[in-house]
Amino acid sequence: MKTPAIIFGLILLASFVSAANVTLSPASIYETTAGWEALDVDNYQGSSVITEVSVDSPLMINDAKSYSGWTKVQNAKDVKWKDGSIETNVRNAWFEFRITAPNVSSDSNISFEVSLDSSDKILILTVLNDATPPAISNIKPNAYARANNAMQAVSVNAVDAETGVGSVTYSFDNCNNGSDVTVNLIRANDTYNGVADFSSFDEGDRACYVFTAKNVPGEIGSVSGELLFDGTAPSVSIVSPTAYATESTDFKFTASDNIAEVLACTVSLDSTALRTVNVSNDTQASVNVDLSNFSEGSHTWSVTCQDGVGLTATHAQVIQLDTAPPVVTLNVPSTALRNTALNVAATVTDTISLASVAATFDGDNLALTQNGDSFTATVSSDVLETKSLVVRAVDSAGHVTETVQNITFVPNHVLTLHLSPSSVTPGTTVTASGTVTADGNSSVSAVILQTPSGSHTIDLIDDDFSKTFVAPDIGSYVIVVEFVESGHTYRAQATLSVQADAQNQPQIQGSHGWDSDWQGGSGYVQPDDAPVPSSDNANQQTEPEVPVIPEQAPAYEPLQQVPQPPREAFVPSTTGLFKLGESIKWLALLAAFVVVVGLAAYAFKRKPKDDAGIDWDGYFKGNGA
Ligand SMILES: [Ca+2]
Ligand SMILES: [Ca+2]
Ligand SMILES: [Ca+2]
Ligand SMILES: [Ca+2]
Repeated sequence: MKTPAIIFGLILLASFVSAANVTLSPASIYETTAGWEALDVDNYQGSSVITEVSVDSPLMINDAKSYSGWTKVQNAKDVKWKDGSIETNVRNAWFEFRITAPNVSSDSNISFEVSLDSSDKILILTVLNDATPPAISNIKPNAYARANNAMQAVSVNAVDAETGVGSVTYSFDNCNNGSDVTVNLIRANDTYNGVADFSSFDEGDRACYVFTAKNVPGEIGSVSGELLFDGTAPSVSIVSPTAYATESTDFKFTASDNIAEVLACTVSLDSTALRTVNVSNDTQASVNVDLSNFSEGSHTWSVTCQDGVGLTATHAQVIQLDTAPPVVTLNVPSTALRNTALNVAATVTDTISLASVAATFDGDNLALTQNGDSFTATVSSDVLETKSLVVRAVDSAGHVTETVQNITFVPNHVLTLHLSPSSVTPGTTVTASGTVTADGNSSVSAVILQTPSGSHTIDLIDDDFSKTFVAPDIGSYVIVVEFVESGHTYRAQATLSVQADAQNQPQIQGSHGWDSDWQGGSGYVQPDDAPVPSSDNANQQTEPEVPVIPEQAPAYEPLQQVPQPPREAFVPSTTGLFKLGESIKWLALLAAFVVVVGLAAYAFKRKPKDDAGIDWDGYFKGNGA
């Protein structure tokens, strides 16, 4: 009775236990790699609560994880988690342990003995063989190397995705059974770097190299190659620009090398690298660069080209960077008299040379005369209207400045100013007078006269004006009269010369032997009572009057108080005759009489009795007809 009950119970228990399941995750691992394996227990709808999980491993167990509610007991090749519980509603309960896969020559299965409480199970882990060696790439240098370089950097990338890279080596020889030289490499991530001594390799020599990479299980891969040594730097020459550059400039140059098929060339402005381009050997390159961020003025552009072995050549060129259009300054009035030639001038400057400067006036081309930066022309108009002067300047970079000035042509009214006298002593009353001669109609009814005593508004009477003022201290004064009509200022001016009082000057003791009441060694000094030479030229607008001296003036001792003008300034004038003393007058009249009589006698003698058909030249030579 008892035995069948026990057997039934065991069968029942076995059926409950079999309801739980356990798997190994992951089910495979690459040889020589270490990894976590998980016992994945599924007790969902199981027959009982599981309280103990254990695994016996054929491999060393490096580590095992602990979990709350479980007691972990870990030994070299087994680990047990006990005193916990996996209820029957749990699908995935994980118990992890870490192992290192063995090195295998082919895919291999290893067995783990797992127990859930009293139920045992064998789980299989597949150890995968890694049949592929590391992948080698990005070998430097791989074709050319700099000759006689004791410090040649060498590098390679090596990766083994399955089992990792164990070691990488680099060695080279002279490709002619020379001894192998091995270079020590240092790992940086997937790159292995070293320094090779190629000091014994001259230009044209060759070296045979081999990179060898072994993965952790020991699979070996290698890449070999040949280096040709280059000892010749490339050459580079600048084509353009050689004078100036603009905001958008094409830098052109040629690059060549003894070996390299492609050179890496960098264009720089001053110390700023602008662009790097690859240039085929022996070709001209053109690199467009935006220079608008650089300042106007002098810069140095350069190009550096590098061959395949790192030898470089650089060429540099000073240029003017020109981003601004020409500066045009017009010297043109806004108003001008009609029927009068008007000189217009423009000053045109630029950082670089000018390509052209042209002008139009009233829509027609205007010829300009250039003198350095200055451009001049003459314009006029016979009609009263506003006309445009346009100056268009283009610099050699193509920047354009167009400057427009409107000129309003106004009536050619003539304003005159006359001073009487114009050369006086201090305190003398001077009369300033003049006339407005209108060109057509004029609205002017008064003029403004500026004298040493102030500014005066003087009404016109029948187009004339007149004003007296008192001469100030010694000096030279510019007297101005003007009026404004239609925005144009009409102006006339004359110079008033105020000189020392003659009575205060020492008498000149003339050495000429006759008396004179005229004093002064200078034409600018006149006696008090000297009649003022007056000019009927009403348009007296310019310079001091011509100095007046006596005809046949003798040499005088210079006056100490009065500056001497240059002798060349003395212009003989007959008006001086009337300033001489009586004896001088008589002498002069007598001399004049003698001259007149002499000329009359000569003319009488020369006059032919009958001039018909006479060759006068021949006559006086005695060859007359
Ligand atoms: Ca293997
Ligand atoms: Ca591999
Ligand atoms: Ca070269
Ligand atoms: Ca410019």
